[in-house]
Amino acid sequence: MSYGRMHRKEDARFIRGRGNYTDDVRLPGMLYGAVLRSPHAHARIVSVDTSAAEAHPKVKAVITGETLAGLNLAWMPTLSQDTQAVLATDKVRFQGQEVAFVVAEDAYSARDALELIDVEYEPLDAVIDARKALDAAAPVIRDDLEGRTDNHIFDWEAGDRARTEEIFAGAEVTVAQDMLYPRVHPAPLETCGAVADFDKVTGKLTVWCPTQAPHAHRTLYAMVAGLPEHKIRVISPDIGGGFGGKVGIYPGYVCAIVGSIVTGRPVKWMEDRSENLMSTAFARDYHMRGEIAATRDGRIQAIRVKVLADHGAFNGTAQPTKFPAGFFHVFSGSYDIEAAHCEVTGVYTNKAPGGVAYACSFRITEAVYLVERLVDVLAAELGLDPADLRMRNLLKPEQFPYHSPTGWEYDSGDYPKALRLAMDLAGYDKLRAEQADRRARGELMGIGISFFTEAVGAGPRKHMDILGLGMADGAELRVHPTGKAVLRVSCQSQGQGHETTFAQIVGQELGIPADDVEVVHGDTDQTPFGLGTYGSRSTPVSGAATAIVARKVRDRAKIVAAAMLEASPDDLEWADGKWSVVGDPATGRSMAEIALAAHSNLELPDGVEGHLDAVTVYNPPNLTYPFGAYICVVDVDPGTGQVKVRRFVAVDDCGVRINPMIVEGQIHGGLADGVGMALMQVMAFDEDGNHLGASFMDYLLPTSMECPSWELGETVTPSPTHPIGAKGVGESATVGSPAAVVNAVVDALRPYGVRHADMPLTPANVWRVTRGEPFRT
Ligand code: MCN
Ligand code: CUN
Repeated sequence: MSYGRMHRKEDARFIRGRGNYTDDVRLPGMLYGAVLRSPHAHARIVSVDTSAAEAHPKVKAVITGETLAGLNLAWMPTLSQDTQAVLATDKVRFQGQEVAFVVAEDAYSARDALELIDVEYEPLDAVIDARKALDAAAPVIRDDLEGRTDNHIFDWEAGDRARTEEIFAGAEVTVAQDMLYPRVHPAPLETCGAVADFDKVTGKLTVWCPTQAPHAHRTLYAMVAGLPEHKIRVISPDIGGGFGGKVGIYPGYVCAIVGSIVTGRPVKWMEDRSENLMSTAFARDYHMRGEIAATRDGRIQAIRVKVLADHGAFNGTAQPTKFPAGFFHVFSGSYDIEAAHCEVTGVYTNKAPGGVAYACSFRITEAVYLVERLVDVLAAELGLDPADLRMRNLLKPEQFPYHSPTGWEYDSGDYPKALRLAMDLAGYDKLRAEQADRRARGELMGIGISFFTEAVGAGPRKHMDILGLGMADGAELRVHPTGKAVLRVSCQSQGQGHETTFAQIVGQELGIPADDVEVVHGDTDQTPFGLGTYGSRSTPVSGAATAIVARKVRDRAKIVAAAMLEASPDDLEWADGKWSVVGDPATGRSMAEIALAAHSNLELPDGVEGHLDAVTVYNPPNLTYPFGAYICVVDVDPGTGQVKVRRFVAVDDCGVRINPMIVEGQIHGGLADGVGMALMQVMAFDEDGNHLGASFMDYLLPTSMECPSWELGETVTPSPTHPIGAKGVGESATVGSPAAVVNAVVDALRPYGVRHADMPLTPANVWRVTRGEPFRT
């Protein structure tokens, strides 16, 4: 009833320019902060002289690492149980690292005063190439950690090594491929920032910032600062895109808080574009060597991979504690593979911390890219059509729930159906025929396929936590006497339209219009605890909590309706959004009627509280496993190396769709991400660690000019463990699409004998290949 293509409620304010973002927050007496950043990737700090800055007439405070050390705040915990410098004390470890914080009367004076701070650095050799991080001669980046003599962070493995090796040893065909998933940046429209207001009278700290996880932030602040949680209020207002980059706590947030405590006035800090690109959470940076074992007739038997993971100077990646490589070990993908094994080694380099953000479902982007590239490499080796090879190996519907060789339980799916639909929509056979014709004429046309399975909705509390906080979400639902409702949830929309879709879930369950449901989120004082929005977990976890709390309300309403109808609750049925006596629809009582009765003098049975309000906490029994089949068609200009994405067909299955329009919007955005990463986006550094992509002149984002008109299809396989059968979708297209684009370009370049090419496939890179030069990354 309430599911469907409802226009987004939040758009009424967004399209009028009436959103309320962090930078829109203006408080009386507010001061402004600015961060001084390191010009070096690796250097010892000899001295920091702030006297000239302090003498600036508009400067109210200058905070350095030393100031923070005095408060025991110079270092803060990261989400991966490492520590990160808030402001550097001993060394700087990446270009753009935070060194000092100036608080002034206005933002311009704060920036001006940064120039007056005199920092003496002693430059050190930098580790930029992760492949050299473990060399004996490599400088040790984290000498702040006790007993540290190298740049090693962790070794981690998953799967069955012995069985995998056994299969490889006896396999008819094996192929191996080195590949890099380069470092990319989520680059949201809105940069990071914070407004901190510490009230000395009440002792209450209020922080506005665009966090994807307000409750987790508050708990961390409480733990680190030793303040009780009820004295901290985190408000995440409208967010101009997060894409994973707004999960963590950044030094600027802490500096704004300290600035407010020190000056006794509210302090705003907003970073600019370059600061955002240089210092906030990066994604990927996985050097992978994948291998696949198969029979000669194309039966995939085993897959293994070794990964070198570049985590930057501080291990700040966000993922459930038990999984240092996130959910990368779902890399056996969508195929019926007997054995799989992965080894991941994490290292420090002199780059900004990060490593997991950017629509990745905790590293499933890397996993899908790996397996989908490997399958294409195998297809080339065997001389098989890549669609045909995939069809032969995809899991079959009767294999669900499917236990993967690395320990996942895929909930549901019909994979061959999705791939067949994508091939039909694309006109696959015709495309291959066209490609043959064009090749004969010397034209470069490529067709790329990728099939992905994601694991989203973290997660079952017994397996998953972040810093010890279990990943369950609360929901509260209040129904006013007139039948209008207020839902309070812990997840946080950054553009995904929760105010609409979550209202639709309640509307559907209670038989009321979604317009009558207000969704409150993003304010820790007003919402129940929960871990926030990332890993496409909102619908799988908070959405499930929402359906369940609405069902609790409905059950309460049943008792009231029974009293209204002078019937036994056992004789009532829920039909057409009303409670009625079984078989007698005329007795139907709507939620509005019941709500009014619940607040009236209607006599209720003993023990019934009255009112309809309910609360719940949802601890998911499993993740949800959305999947999809993507086909990309490209034309490559051999003269310029320019890749044109001609068509892109995307069939997604995210179970039951609450709002198909929003789902399609999510997919459109993710597909554009995929085109961007495959063709142009990359965070590059020179060998001294200078950042080469610190503005949108150098860090290229795809526009409508580079994107085709997306052609979408869908299949619907409900999740059996989710109360409304929905699976997450927010990251699906970003996860699934890069491999399709790269597979298409490599397919186009086949006449040159190309088997693999690393992203981004820029014109310069592609052109080199058409000139017979080796591919350069
Ligand atoms: N939805 C639906 N039916 C489904 C699944 C989802 O109608 N079967 C709707 C949801 O109710 C929600 C939207 O689609 O309104 C996305 O839902 P979901 O898949 O649960 O993902 P989240 O809401 O948890 O969003 C997080 C996800 C992540 S992790 C990144 S990164 C990302 C993404 O969403 N960042 C985004 N999409 C983004 N979209 C925008 N505009 N901005 C971002 O920063
Ligand atoms: Cu990895 S980006 Mo989203 O999970 O917030």
